[in-house]
Amino acid sequence: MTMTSMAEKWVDDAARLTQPSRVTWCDGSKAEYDALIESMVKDGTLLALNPRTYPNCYLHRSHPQDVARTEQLTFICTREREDAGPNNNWMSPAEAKDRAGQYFRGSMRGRTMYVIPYLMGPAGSSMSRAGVMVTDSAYVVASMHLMTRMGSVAFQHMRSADDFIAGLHSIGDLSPDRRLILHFPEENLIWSVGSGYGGNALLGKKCHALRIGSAQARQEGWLAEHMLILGVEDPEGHITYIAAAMPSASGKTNLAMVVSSLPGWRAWTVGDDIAWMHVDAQGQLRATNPERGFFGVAPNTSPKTNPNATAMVRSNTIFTNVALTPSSEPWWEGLTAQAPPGTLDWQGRAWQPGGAPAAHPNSRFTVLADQCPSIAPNWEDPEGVPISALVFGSRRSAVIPLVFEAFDWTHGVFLGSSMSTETTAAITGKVGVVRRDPMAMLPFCGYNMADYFAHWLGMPTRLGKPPRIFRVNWFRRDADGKFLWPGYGENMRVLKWMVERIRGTAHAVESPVGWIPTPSALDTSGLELAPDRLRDVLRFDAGEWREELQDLRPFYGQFGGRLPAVMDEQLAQTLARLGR
Ligand code: GTP
Ligand code: SPV
Ligand code: MN
Repeated sequence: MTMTSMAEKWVDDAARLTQPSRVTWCDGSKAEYDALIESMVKDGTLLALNPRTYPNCYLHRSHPQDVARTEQLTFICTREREDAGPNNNWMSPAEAKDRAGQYFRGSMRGRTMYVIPYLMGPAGSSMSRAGVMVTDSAYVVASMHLMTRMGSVAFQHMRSADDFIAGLHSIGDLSPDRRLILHFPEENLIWSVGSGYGGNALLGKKCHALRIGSAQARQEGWLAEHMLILGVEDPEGHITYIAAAMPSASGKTNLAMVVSSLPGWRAWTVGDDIAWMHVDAQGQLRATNPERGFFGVAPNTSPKTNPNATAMVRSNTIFTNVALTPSSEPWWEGLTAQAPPGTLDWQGRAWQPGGAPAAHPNSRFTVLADQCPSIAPNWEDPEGVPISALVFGSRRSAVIPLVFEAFDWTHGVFLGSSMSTETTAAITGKVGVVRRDPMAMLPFCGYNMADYFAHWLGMPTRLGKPPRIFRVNWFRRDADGKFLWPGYGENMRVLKWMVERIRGTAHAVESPVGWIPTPSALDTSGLELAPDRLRDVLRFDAGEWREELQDLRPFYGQFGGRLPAVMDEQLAQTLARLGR
């Protein structure tokens, strides 16, 4: 039996179901990418952008009903419902295959089925994992070129012929009524039909690296998290590596490549969306980025907010659902003050200032990570980078201070589990609704979250010195609805405080929810921020927190006896510290 034999058999089965007129095995080469781009420009799937100002950049407009992840159509299909947990939609494997099978049957008739062997993680890493995905979307193939390591490298990393995640994808008719994103963690299998967009369709990302990945990570003793990875370099040249979880469209890409407003401090980018973390033989937590590129939010990306991203998307980039200026340049809200006259919106219609946004709020760029000016020289180190701190951040207008530190690992797990956030355009549905999103993993934990908390709580038995755990919130607002904290490059001030906490030199005051910096503990040199605004963004209020934690008990309650008792104890201790 060869390394490809099981994959070949699975591809045959997929072709029998979907009936493509051609099956093409992809090799991941530049020539293959260029040919795909050329054919998509020819058939209108892609629009070539200005070759002088945006060389080798293209615009794709997705179906207007297919512009974000659809969580309500995303399922974990375990034999036992309990194993998916209350945090996931569940369907039995038989029902899932029966329902989606109807949408897949003959769905590729007259079309090409592309076979994509891909590797998640750096070449040569024992952490890296292979997948074999089939799809009938050339746009998905080109995107997978940028987001994964594609071709024979995948087979080289398989430990046996069946050591891959199989992914069956078809755009179907793109109707949300016939769309399903299905995960079978017990079969290392993903089925996705009816969407060509982002996390619904680029199966290596959320489906493999997070949902199936998290289930594997639990079994094998590692962590698969919705986290950016960055190195913070101090003026002496010492680098501290941090991984930070934040919900969708809540600041990971921006923080991962932040340009520091503090002289002498700088950030090195390792990853912007997903971290695979394992404990090495010395008990050190180490992180690799399973991805090869960035699928980043376009709106509000500007030379002011994110100069590195603005620079990296000036060539070799695929834009999706952004606006188009008369000079064939991409445009989105926040890039410049105003779109030039004659701009077309994300659906290609004439755009009027003052009307609906020109770019879709979840419009994105897809680009290779090594185009980022701040990419860390060691970002593909097979061993990963040593992690000294883990951060949980979310988007909250009120209550949550700019930054605070957990008392210890267990308390940090509690803080992560109690995180809630305002929803964004990255998912279909209402924007700005506060929901509980533990560790920013609510949409991505591929198994019962009670078991996920237990897995996190068990990590210190193998960790020599567990990383410090912090909470952050860049999004606290004043009474007028304005952000209290300027964010972006100024966030380096918060990172600096973390580094100094790790070294034991930064001040903080104890509060019932953790260690909060005093206003003077944050380096505010050169920062134009009124003292009362700084105080307000760091403010802790016991009454607000009691209210904040009110619905945590029912949230925990959904998990019944499966929830580790430690979580309830942490909640009770916190409420006791908060008083009445
Ligand atoms: P996914 O790719 O969906 O997982 O999201 P992400 O967490 O990488 O989100 P990203 O960094 O792209 O942030 C998306 C939105 O958050 C954009 O509108 C940003 O402008 C905004 N944002 C990021 N950082 C800050 C900040 O420090 N302050 C404020 N006010 N907004 C920010
Ligand atoms: C997210 O929604 O967290 C993303 C974008 O990173 S997508 O790949 O579409 O899931
Ligand atoms: Mn994400």
